[in-house]
This record gives sequence, structure tokens and C-alpha cells, in this order.
Amino acid sequence: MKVYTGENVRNVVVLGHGHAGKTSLVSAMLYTAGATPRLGRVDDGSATTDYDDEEISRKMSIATSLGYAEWGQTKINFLDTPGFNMFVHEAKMVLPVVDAAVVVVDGVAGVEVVTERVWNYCEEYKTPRVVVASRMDRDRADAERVLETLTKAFGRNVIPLELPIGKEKNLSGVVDLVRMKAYTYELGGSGKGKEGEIPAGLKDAAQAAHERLVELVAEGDDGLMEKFFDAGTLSEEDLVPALHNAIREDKIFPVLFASGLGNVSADRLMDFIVEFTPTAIEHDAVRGEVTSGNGEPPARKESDSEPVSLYVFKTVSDPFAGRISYFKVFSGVLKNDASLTNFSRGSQEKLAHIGVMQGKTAVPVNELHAGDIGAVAKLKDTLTGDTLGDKAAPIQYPKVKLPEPAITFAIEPKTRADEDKLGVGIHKLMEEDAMLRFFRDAQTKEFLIAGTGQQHIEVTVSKLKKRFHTEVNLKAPKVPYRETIHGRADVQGRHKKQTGGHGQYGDCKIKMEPLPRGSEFEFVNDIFGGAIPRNFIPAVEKGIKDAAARGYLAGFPVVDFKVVLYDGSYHDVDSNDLSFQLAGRIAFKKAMEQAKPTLLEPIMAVEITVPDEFAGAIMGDLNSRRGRIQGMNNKGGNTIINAEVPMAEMLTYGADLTSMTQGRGSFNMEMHHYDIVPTQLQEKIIEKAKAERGEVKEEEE
Ligand SMILES: Nc1nc2c(ncn2[C@@H]2O[C@H](COP(=O)(O)OP(=O)(O)O)[C@@H](O)[C@H]2O)c(=O)[nH]1
Ligand SMILES: [Mg+2]
Repeated sequence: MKVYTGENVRNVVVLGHGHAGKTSLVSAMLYTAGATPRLGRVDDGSATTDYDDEEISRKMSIATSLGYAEWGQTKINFLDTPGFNMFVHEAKMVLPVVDAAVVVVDGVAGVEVVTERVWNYCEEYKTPRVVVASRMDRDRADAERVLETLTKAFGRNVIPLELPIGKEKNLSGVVDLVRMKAYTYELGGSGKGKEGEIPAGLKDAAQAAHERLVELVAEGDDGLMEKFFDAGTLSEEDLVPALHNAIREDKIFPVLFASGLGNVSADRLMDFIVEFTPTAIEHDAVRGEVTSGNGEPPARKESDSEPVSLYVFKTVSDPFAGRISYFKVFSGVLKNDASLTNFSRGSQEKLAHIGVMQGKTAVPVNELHAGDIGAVAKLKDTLTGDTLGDKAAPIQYPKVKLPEPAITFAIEPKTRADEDKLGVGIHKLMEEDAMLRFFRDAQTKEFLIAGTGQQHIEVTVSKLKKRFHTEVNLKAPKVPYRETIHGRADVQGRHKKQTGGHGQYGDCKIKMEPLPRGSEFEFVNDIFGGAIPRNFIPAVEKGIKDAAARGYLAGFPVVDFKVVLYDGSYHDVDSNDLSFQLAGRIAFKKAMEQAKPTLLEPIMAVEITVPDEFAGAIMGDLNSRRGRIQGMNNKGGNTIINAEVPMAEMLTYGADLTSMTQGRGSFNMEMHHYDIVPTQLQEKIIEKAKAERGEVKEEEE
């Protein structure tokens, strides 16, 4: 393969709502550029960038994958991302390594929920954007309406650079509004357009749109404004570079039209990317994070002449090839077989067999220059987010911040053999999936798996089965209830066993009182005059703590209470540590009887985003889940609801929200605080917990 230097590379992320046509559009470009022998299709599993088993069987992108097109002198690296709520963090994770974003919208629906989400990601990373309305060959595709939804959501700087020729299944091409030429295609053809004159019926509309474009470009540039006033228009020589700059500076967001499946205008889109989006090295220096001291963070220019450095933005765990690390060369030239330092972990790595990815296939290369993207297999301990480079010039590029997982399930291996394999499989999957968590709940002792939503967890379970031959069952997690007290108590706990031989004797008097939420446990020693010898006092405390951990009402840990030990007695011979532990335990139980015990439940802070039309139904539903609405905001057609809801009511919320909003809602939640369970619910929870525990009653001491 040819060697490309940064000015001849473009790194382009393809983003947008699920089913907008992203993967098909990438396939169309790859085919048109001659990278694939046939036009890959999502529907028959032949799309280059949807190659994973899960993606093929679900007909949707789940992870970001890469492909490249060699177009003229330029190599365009495409990063095809998933557009479903649950997987859209995959898109966010690649923003630090791209030069531009192709935001794909559906020609019928226009802007949708995830379109806005990814647009905001681009704002955060100041990524230049071009919008492509694809699937323009579908029934009811409508360029006017798509443009309306775009300007409504993102403002008047979203402006068409093309007009479609023909509608729906008669879509036959596009008019280029920069150079005022027409390009026509055969639906399902080679993707290479035939240049010609603008059809007579479109001339006026094209002229008007051209003038609007020229005005908008002139507005953003004082020098051009004068020329524009003098001449009433701008020449191509003035318009093209000004437009390039305006796009790079996020002042103008151009809109193009296409059909991925019909392969209309794929060549125009690649021409556009080459001409109008920034090259891979047309940036300010990339800043590292401060690693030591308090000076300026180190920075690197994206240039071949700087020391080599690269940032790993993705990891794939392939059952055959092992771990594959995807990276961007931010500076210097990476040679095959290089030995680099992993600055994030302080280890050395050998990069044998570097390559570039065409879907699932790695194409070997000898070197990669600053700005380019590549992949390498079998790094020892490099993970996503790590920076590697020349030992002499350490730097660490910032990692992408992701939200916390929204949903948790309990995960149970089906057999003993599955149990042995589960940990290994899940940890491999976690290497490639930044939003997957696996842990054991200290209180309920269950293994838990957390992710962005039900489907995310289902995909994980399916990967465990196919890749690691491990089968599991999923269940709603147990709610980690707790117990506490409302009232006070003053009791004596005495343990006495003095029949023959060596006896046991311990005796304590304690007061118990509630503490504010979150205080856990406090123990005060108020013994004067040696009623209990000093060395036995920790034993009393331990007895109480152990008993509290086992619970009183239903076996949940007792929290937020204070114990004052104020009196007791002992026996010179028979008293020992164990006796005082048992005395403490007995005292605790007696105190609980008096102190009005009650159950506490975890309350989650929940943030839900839904299109406005669903807001009413969602609020009503939250009410029925004992939720308390904390706030509501509107943003571009979406309502964001903040609420506090008991965890017990949210165990299946992912699936419920999907069915209530036709998949258009998303949510996030995290533990917020513990609160008292309403009395009418307590009895049920206690009975259920006792039944689960098999009601083993401790024998009375
Ligand atoms: N009619 C038509 N269908 C398309 C077009 N592009 C994609 N599709 C279909 O729309 C569905 C979603 O396409 P896909 O490329 O997977 O969308 P993505 O989720 O944005 O990657 C698939 O069934 C495609 O065959 C198009 O240009 N025209
Ligand atoms: Mg896709």
C-alpha cells in the first residue's frame, strides 16, 4: 500500500441516529473508491463496517469500525459508529482522533434524538461537521423538510451545498451549489456521477440557493464582504477557500444529499471531504495532560518531525488474533516493529505487524505518518485510552469522559464450568467495551453486570456465549435494602454459662439511638470505674457490629445508629473476649426490639431524556413508581426529566422506557441516598427476604 503523509489523510467519523444510513453510506464510498469489489449491504451482512456476528444478526452497528478509501491522492479513514442510544458512547470515544464528522440524517425523518446527541459531542470537541441526508430514494424523502429540521435544531448556519435531482425512487443525482454543476447517477450503479448542466426545472432554485450560500460565506469574512458588495457575488477562487475555513472553524455546516443503498453521490461526498474538511495535520498542537509538576502541559504538533506518539482509542478482543489496539499517530512516524513506551502504564511494547483496518481485515503497512490511523495486535498490557511513544518524549493524551452505566443485572453462570470461564470472558469483553462493568455486591453477594441498557447487556451475554462458550442467566439485581431505627433503647445484655469447669460470663448495658442518614455506626464507651475492664470493651463493640451486619428485621445490615456502653459487670475467672462479644450481641437484639426498627431502601437519581410528546406519559409513569420529580428542562424537542426514584421500582426501567417511547428515550441513573420504605411495603419485603434466606433462626445464647 502507498505511503500517505498527514496532508493526504482525512479521518472522518460517520455519526447519527440508528438506521439513518451510515453504514450503507460508508459501504457506498468504499465500493465507489474501489476498496471493495461489490457494494456491501447491511441487510445481507456484507457491509464492510458491520462485520461482527452480533451486528450482522441484529442488522445494526454496535461498535465503531474502520474502513478506508484511497480517493485520488488522499486516503480517507472512515470510522463508522453506532447510532443507538445504548452504543452511541462508541462514537464519542473516537472524537479526539478525527478531523471531521459526517452527520448522517435520514431523508424522511431528518433530525432525530441521537442526531442531537452526537451534534453536542461534536460541539464539545469542536469537530467540523458536514451533514448528509441519506436514504433520499425512499418514499416520502423530502429535502425541504430535512433542511427545516436541521435549521430548527442547529441554526441558520446549516446550509445546503447541494440540491437533489428527482424525488424518491426517481432520485437521479445532485446539483453542486458551489460550482453550479449537475451530477447524475444510475440507482445502484458505480457511484461515479456524470457531470452536466443543471436541469432547466431546477435552475432558479439552484441559483437562489447558491446566492444564499455566497451571502453566508461572505458574512463571516470582512474582506469578502466588500468584494461581495462590489460585485454582488463571489468568484469560485474566493468562495472555495473561504468555505473551507468556515467549515473548519465550525461557522458553516454544509448539507449534502445521497443514497447509500442506491449509491448516489458517494463520489461527491468523498470529493467534498478531500476539498473541504481539514487534513489530518491541519490542527493546533495536541495538548497532553499534566503528568508531573505544575508547568504547562506538554503539547505535540501533529507533524512527522516530532517524536513519535500515539493514542489508543479502541480495543477489540478477537478470539483468534487476540487483543487488537486501534490507534492514531499524533506525532512522528511509526515504523513497523517499533518498540515504544506505554506512558500510561510505564511498560514497553513492541508494535510488530502494524496495519490499517478495512472492516475486519488488517492490511499490513511498513509505516504510518503523523495524523494517520492504524491497528496492531498483541500488545501486552495496553488498553483503550493509553498513550504510547518515544521514551525520550513522554506525553499522555486526555482520555474521553464517559457517563456511568445506567442499568444493572445480576448475572449467574448456568453451570460450574460456566462459572470458571465467566470472569475471563467478561474481563476480555470489558477491554473492548468501555461502558461494561462487572463486580460483586458486597451486601447481596451477587455478581452484577452493568451497562448502558438492556440491549447492551443482551449483546454482552450473546458474545459471552459465542466467543467464550460461557452461558449465563440474567436476573434483576437484588435491592440492597438496609435497616435502621426510629426510636431509642436502654437494655442489658448478659451472657452467662457457669455450669461446671471453665465458665463464660459477660454483661453490658447499652443505650441505642438513631443517627442521621449516612452516618453508619458510632460506638461510645461511657464506662467509669471499671464496671467492664478496658480490654473487653472492643469485644462488646465487635459483638454489636457483627449482629448489626446480619440485620434484625430481614437480614439487611443495620445502619445509622449510635450505641453508648455505660455499665456492665464481669467475672474474674469466667469473663473472656467471646463472652463479651456474645453479651454485645444479645444487647443489640434486645435494643432493636425497643428501638422501632424500620427498613431503608436505595433511592436513585434518574435523568431521563425523551422527545417532548412522551414527557407527560413518562411523568405519570414515574409517579406510579413512587418517583419524585426534581426538575424538567426542554432542549431542542426533547424533555429532560430529573427525578428521585426507589431502586426497587427501576429494575426493568430500560426495557420499560424503550417500549413507552418506541426506543426514543434514554436514561441514566446512579445511587443517591437511602430512605425509609413506606410502612405498607415493609411487611412484604421482610417476608420475601426471610423466605429467600430459608429463615434460619439463630439459636438463643
Ligand atoms: N432506500 C434506502 N434504504 C437505505 C439506504 N441506506 C440504508 N438503507 C437501509 O436502511 C437500513 C439502515 O441502514 P444502515 O446503513 O444500517 O444505517 P445505520 O444504522 O445508520 O448504519 C438498512 O436496512 C439499509 O438497507 C438508502 O440510501 N436508501
Ligand atoms: Mg450502522
